[in-house]
Formats: sequence, C-alpha cells, structure tokens
Amino acid sequence: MKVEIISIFPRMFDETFHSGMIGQAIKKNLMVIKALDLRDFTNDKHRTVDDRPFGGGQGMVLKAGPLFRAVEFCREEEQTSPHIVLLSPQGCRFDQAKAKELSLKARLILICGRYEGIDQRVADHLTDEEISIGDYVLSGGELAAAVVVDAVSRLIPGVVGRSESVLEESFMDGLLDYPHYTRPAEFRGWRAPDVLLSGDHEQIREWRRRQALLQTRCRRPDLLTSATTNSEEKEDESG
Ligand code: 9WO
Repeated sequence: MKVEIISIFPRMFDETFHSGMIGQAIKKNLMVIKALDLRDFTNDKHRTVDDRPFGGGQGMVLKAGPLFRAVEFCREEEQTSPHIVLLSPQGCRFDQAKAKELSLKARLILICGRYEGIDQRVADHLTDEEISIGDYVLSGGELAAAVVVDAVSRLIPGVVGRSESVLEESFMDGLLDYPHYTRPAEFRGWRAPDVLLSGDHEQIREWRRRQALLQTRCRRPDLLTSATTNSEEKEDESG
C-alpha cells in the first residue's frame, strides 16, 4: 500500500512512522509512506497556503488551490487511482471496520487541515470521504492521519505476524481485550490469576474469552451487538 499525506508539517511524521511495526513494514516494502509539504504546491513567493475567511471572522482558512494541486501531483505520479481522505471533526467516525475497508485500497491520500478550517470545496469536490477519529478538536489533521495509518497498516498482510492477526480475527472480533499478566506471579501482594499459571490451555482460552466478554459488557456495552456475543452473554448470565 502507498500512502501520501499532505500537510504543512510533513516532518511531524518522521519519527512516528520509522519506529515499531510501521517502520518494519516500510523496510519490508509492504508500505510506502510519503509526507508531502503543502507549501511545495503554492505558486507565490511567500508560499501562502491560507487566507482570510469570506464573511469575516477569526483566524485563517486553508486555501483550495494548493491542496488540489498537491492531489493532482500525486494522481499524475502513478496509474492506480488513489482513495482520498480528509481528516476532520466533521467526518464519519473512524473504527476498526473503516480501518479494514481502507486496508484494501492500493493507494491512499490523506489530507490534513490546519488553522480554523479548510475551504469547503476541498471536502465537496476533491475528497472521497471525510473521517474523524473522535469528537474533539485538534490543532490539525496530522495526529489523526497518523492514527489512521497505524490502524490500517496493521491489517495489511505481512505487517503483523500471521498467528497474531488470525487470533485477533476469530477470537476477539468486536470485543475488548482480556487482561494480561507477566512475571512475577505475585507483585506487591497482588497475584496473577491461577488459571494463567495452570498450563491448561483450554481453560486459559475459556478464561480469556469470558474476561473479554465481561470487560466489554461492563465498559462498552454498545459493542455487544452481534448474534454470537449476545448468545454467549446469555450463557454467561445463567452460568
Ligand atoms: C474548530 C472548531 C471550534 C469550535 C467548534 C468547531 C470547530 N471545528 C474546528 C475545526 O474543525 N478545526 C480544524 C482544526 C480545522 C482543520 C483541521 N483541524 C482539525 C482536524 N482539528 N481536529 C481535526 C480532527 C481530525 C480528525 N479527527 C478528529 C479531529
């Protein structure tokens, strides 16, 4: 997968993508991530990317021109057509299902806004969809873009170890994680659950599944909607 990110702070992505799992994916050529500087697509000597809002008011608005030219530059580079995403609090909420959907695209372009807003014609006529990572205002779209790239790249075959991803798919789909423990077995008087030290892998599997269900029901009941988890929940209440 190739991801191009358009931003006025392209260096914000340097460290983010060169460490950990994404760094490995880039080394293995499973991912190509390029951060483009929006100012390279201006055509005045001050490299202006913003202007005052029509209608008046505080702050500045990101101009349409440089953003359109940046996307057009990316489009002309290659044959395969990119899926173009604008990160904004006005977008549809990003979740694991959206991450899966985006992971199937060969090319993504992520547009990061700044200042008080982006010229609406970018959302209306340049982008395929607008995505929000949550109901809060950030200083810009960059951190949201990094979140999307991280969640999407883990779903690209080969990025995460095969056994781990298969486990996530079938065992944990749509649930919160179960609690984890490591040595020592007793830490400051708190013991790790005995079942995890028992060596009985069937029991351990059952315990983890049950913990995941309990945790989800308690903290995020809104996630428990699928038929399988609902029937397991009923078993859980009776048993
Ligand atoms: C500022 C603002 C203030 C009061 C009420 C609503 C408001 N919306 C915004 C706003 O959208 N500011 C943006 C800052 C302008 C463009 C980029 N910025 C941005 C992107 N902030 N937060 C995001 C973002 C992106 C994806 N998911 C969550 C937040």
